[in-house]
Amino acid sequence: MYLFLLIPLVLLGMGCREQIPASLTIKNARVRQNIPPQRITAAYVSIHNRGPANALISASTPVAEIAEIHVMTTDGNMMRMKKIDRLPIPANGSATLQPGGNHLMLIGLKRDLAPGDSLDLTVAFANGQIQTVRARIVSNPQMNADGRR
Ligand SMILES: [Cu+2]
Repeated sequence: MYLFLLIPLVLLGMGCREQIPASLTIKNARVRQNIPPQRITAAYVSIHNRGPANALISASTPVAEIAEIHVMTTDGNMMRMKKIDRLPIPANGSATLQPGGNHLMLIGLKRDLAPGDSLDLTVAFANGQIQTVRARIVSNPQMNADGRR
């Protein structure tokens, strides 16, 4: 009985090219509903790092053509979004993507996103860790600072 369980696990283990320590935890993934006919919206996650300094380097979802990492910058008294290639995550620290701040921009939505719905969001990090989380769709008034309803 135990042997049958162990063999597939061993085979799975050998299939891994390298062991990537899962030092990052993704929490509170959520996506702002789009306002049709807009084909663009923002996604937010909280990233907690129990390991050495790291960086978010890319994101994707089957629901959008492109997902970009955006930071907010001030240009005079105007807030502007700017695409970046990597968002640093300090050692034993965290990075919080939230409304009014850094976010993932989902561009080219393939369907409308309504509250109560959810989608798969994949995030990749500089240490090779790639993780897919389920992100819930939330309406605009529910997008408060910590993202809780
Ligand atoms: Cu943006």
